[in-house]
Amino acid sequence: MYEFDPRTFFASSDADSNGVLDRNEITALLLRHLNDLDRQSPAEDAAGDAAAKIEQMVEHLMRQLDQDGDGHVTYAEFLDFVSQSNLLKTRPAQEPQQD
Ligand SMILES: [Ca+2]
Ligand SMILES: [Ca+2]
Repeated sequence: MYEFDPRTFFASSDADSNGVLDRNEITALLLRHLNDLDRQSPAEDAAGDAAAKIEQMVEHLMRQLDQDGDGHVTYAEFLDFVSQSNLLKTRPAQEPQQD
């Protein structure tokens, strides 16, 4: 099953490999994510409507991710966000907890 690895995720989202995620890369990341969701629940919204919604989501994400507001999300900022938002725990927790 899919296991969330922040380092791999960050690297694969960093399209130009400059070590930080900019707004475009966040947008691309979000779009990929939304495409995955689309497959499960086909949304037939007007394209313009969806674009505006995505713009809002990127804005929201950037505000949470980019802690120092320089327009770039460093790996440290990303990792901070990930650990706060419990993304690391979203995989099915079925590891044996007792011996
Ligand atoms: Ca980049
Ligand atoms: Ca930053």
